Amino acid sequence: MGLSHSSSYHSSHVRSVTESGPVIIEPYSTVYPRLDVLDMYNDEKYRPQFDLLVQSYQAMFDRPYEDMRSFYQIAGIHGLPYSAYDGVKGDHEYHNDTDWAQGRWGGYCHHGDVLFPPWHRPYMMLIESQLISEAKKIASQYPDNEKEKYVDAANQLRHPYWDWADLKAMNGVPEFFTSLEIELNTPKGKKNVTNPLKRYHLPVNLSYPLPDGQNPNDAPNYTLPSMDFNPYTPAGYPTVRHPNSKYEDQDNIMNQNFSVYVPTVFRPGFYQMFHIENFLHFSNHAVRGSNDTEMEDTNPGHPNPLVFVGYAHFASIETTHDGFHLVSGGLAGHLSYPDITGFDPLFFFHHCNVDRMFALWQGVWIPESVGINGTYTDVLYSKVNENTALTPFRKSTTDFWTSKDVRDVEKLGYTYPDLAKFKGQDPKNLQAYLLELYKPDPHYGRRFYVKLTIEAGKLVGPYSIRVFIDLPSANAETPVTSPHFAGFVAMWRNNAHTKVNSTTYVTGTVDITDCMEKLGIRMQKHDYVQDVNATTGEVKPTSIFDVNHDINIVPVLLDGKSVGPKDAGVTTIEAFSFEHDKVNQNFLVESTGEFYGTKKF
Ligand SMILES: [Cu+2]
Repeated sequence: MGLSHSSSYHSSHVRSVTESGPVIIEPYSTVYPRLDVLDMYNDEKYRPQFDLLVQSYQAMFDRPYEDMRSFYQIAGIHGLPYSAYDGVKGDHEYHNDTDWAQGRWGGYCHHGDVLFPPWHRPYMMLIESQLISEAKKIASQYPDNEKEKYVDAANQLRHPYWDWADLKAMNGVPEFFTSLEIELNTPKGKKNVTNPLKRYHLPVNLSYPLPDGQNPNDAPNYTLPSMDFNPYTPAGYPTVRHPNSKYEDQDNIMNQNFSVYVPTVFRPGFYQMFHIENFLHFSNHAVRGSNDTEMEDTNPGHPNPLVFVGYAHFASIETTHDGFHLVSGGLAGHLSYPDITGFDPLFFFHHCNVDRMFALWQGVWIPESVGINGTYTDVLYSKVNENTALTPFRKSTTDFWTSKDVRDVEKLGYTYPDLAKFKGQDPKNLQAYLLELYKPDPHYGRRFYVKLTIEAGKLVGPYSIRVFIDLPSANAETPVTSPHFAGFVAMWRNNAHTKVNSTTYVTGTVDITDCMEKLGIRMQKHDYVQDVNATTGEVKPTSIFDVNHDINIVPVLLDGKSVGPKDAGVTTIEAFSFEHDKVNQNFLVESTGEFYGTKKF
């Protein structure tokens, strides 16, 4: 990539600790559910909460951006501007000039390790608690005849989630996230106000070194950035989703993406995930080692990376979550880039859903592991476990929240409607409910999957790896609406670990069952009985599946350009299947289940 990342970016000077003291996240005294945002919007009894939530987002946008409780500062914890939040530097503060080249991640967010799900939990609580405090202030301003209703709503307010794997998400992102204005009942009556759920305007320049011609100021000839750069957002410019050359959102493209990816990637991803019991497999997208087994100590001086057994066949919560980021952000959309994703308000509705999935998942808890990417406070390959400080989230002036602390969401003061419904019951009942909720089309007794193993860092992401069936000519121009398109694996990483002498793999799966059905393809050899139409006696045109020939892998960069599978890090694809509703836990162990072949690149 040949890019020097050592230049400083524009905004490193903006962090400062406010006079109001450190930001401490406290559990709420009463438990209320985090609602489905569609219920909050559509159900009259929750609508006051929605009115307050939206106004509270605006209020956080309006706080001085130097304030640690402002939207800017909180959104900036995740990635850029790679500077200390609230003075939290850890024992190994990140320095851009030396650490970037090592491939260390400069935000606080954990990705690619077991702390991916728990780290985002106090993060959600931080923004949520700030919104609640704004909501309480706003509620007290309503006229007397409405005040009580709004004060109650503020007390019950928890951050809602958007379930983007629900069938309703096939229609795209709900309009209240995409309209420029929104009608609310405010303390001054019903009003159309600027909609803060659509976008956030950056108060400072935010970028990596700016490449020529990729400046939103150049609109209408804005050049979408190449893959090597995070998009540059000058002060005063908003976050965008699937922008065009005028730096305008293309919601139609985004929504069309959802119609394709909800059934092919998101639902199968969650369906798979709720079969998993092992936290390593459930929690994150990364696996280390050349053959999914024990690694030698490649980084002397740091804890030895632990034994990673195979990641089995199923998608982790992070893999499916990664897909959402690319589908909603598109090329040059903020959601697509880990460094700047937190600035799009949709991020928090998405991560609330991820937190919900984490709360609903009933497997075993966090084992000790390794943080392969490092963070703003942790060096590469730090040992991580349930007692690791989830920086920069303070639970007191001296202590940080840990994963152990945040395990039980009710103790934090919230729950989710479906979690509450199954409270006290056998966890198997909840699992059965979830498998039903996210079940892919149940018409087919057997599900077929393609599993991809991808070497991370081969290519600077984000990019996607599309899977087509029986279309050897498939390329980057082949539309994802083609009947041959089965799904994709998202590579949501942006730093190549060029200097680190070890390899990290990402595994992802694509459910190809629906696609095979559409194309009339069967994997079972000589399946004559099923190939004959029982009524007409007509022999259906079926073909025998050949993994080597019939699975076509097309990596596509966000700018629409294609690279070969090998250049994108794809090392192996495998096809396998299992019977619907009869998933044996043994299947989840590597080398079980029905295999149909392997192709190596
Ligand atoms: Cu995320």
